[in-house]
Amino acid sequence: GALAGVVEYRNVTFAYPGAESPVLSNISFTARPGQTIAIIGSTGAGKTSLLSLLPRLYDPAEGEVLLDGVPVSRMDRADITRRVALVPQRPYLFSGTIEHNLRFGKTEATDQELWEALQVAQGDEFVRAKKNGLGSRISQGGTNVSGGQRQRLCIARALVSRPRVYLFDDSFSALDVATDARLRTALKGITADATVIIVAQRISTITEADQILVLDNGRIVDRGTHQELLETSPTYQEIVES
Ligand code: DCP
Ligand code: MG
Repeated sequence: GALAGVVEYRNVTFAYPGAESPVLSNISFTARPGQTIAIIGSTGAGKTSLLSLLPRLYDPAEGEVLLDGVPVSRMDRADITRRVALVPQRPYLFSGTIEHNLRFGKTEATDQELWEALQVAQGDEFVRAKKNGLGSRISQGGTNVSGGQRQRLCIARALVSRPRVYLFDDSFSALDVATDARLRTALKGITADATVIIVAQRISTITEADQILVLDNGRIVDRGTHQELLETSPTYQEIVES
């Protein structure tokens, strides 16, 4: 049968509680297993808000977000969380060991799976260099690891949970270009039949995406592959040149 993990946004409009104007207007797109969909757009365009509707951090005012054909508004959050992993723009670690942080919600993962996830996330070296390895303690909020290390641990945590859908919110922008490229190559193998949605700042992160959505002021103004957008989208050209 068809692989699970089909994400569909259908005419979605969303305003934050209490706000007058919507931050997302009439958003429609479909992301299928095996595909990588990229979202690009200037700061405040609504990229994080768009991702937040799938795990139901918020519910849209109009339209529907569907997971495998079922509106997420009819699913409970725990069910969605089993199938969708969001790596937030500000990655969060809790007080406990690295192992606890990686296994969060996926207690049956083996140590080998943890190391594989760390390797893909380009975080295995710094964990191995720590005296207590996976048993090293993370302080509340992850303040005793660097921002980049925190990001890699949160990417690894998502990989350990083996979701059908990955949402990466700006997870690669802080990496240097070479590490970003290595990470994404490794990621391809492990996410090959999953649905991947990437919010990105850097064009090089998304040139190979199956589809790029150009978000501007809460609307999808253009969509296509990198090559198509270079030829047709002034907004995309501006981003490329910036
Ligand atoms: N906003 C809000 N309340 C929140 C979060 C955001 O009113 N709790 C507003 C601020 C922006 C708009 O929504 O005007 C879109 O915010 P996003 O965080 O979705 O924007 P991006 O993710 O695109 O921006 P960035 O690239 O800075 O992450
Ligand atoms: Mg954002």
